[in-house]
Amino acid sequence: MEDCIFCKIVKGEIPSFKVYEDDRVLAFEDINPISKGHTLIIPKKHAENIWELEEDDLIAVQKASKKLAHAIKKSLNPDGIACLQLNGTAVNQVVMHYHFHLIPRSQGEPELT
Ligand code: DGP
Repeated sequence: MEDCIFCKIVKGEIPSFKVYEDDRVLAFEDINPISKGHTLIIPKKHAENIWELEEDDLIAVQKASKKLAHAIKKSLNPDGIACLQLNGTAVNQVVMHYHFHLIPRSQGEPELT
């Protein structure tokens, strides 16, 4: 997808702070983090949402989320991690390339909105 921001990040045309990569997925810090360590995991192959996403890419994203959740727990020791994934403008998906948020949270922080 030529004008997809996340495809450009995959191709290295837009800079990002990468935290994990394998043959199917890329993970990088969210440009507008809700909390320290807010991470996005994306399939390298463009898919707009859960309906378009190939099952093998879904599995790869989920496996990466488990690895990264452990890494975040070890490095930042949050009390919890919110896993968030939006599909469609009706639920506020802004970037139309499937992505899975990992949002570390600690007791006493304001509610996610
Ligand atoms: P949403 O589609 O609502 O799940 O949120 C999209 C997220 O993508 C939002 O938290 C900000 C992030 N984002 C948008 N553009 C960029 C970018 O160019 N670089 C990075 N690292 N994150 C981005």
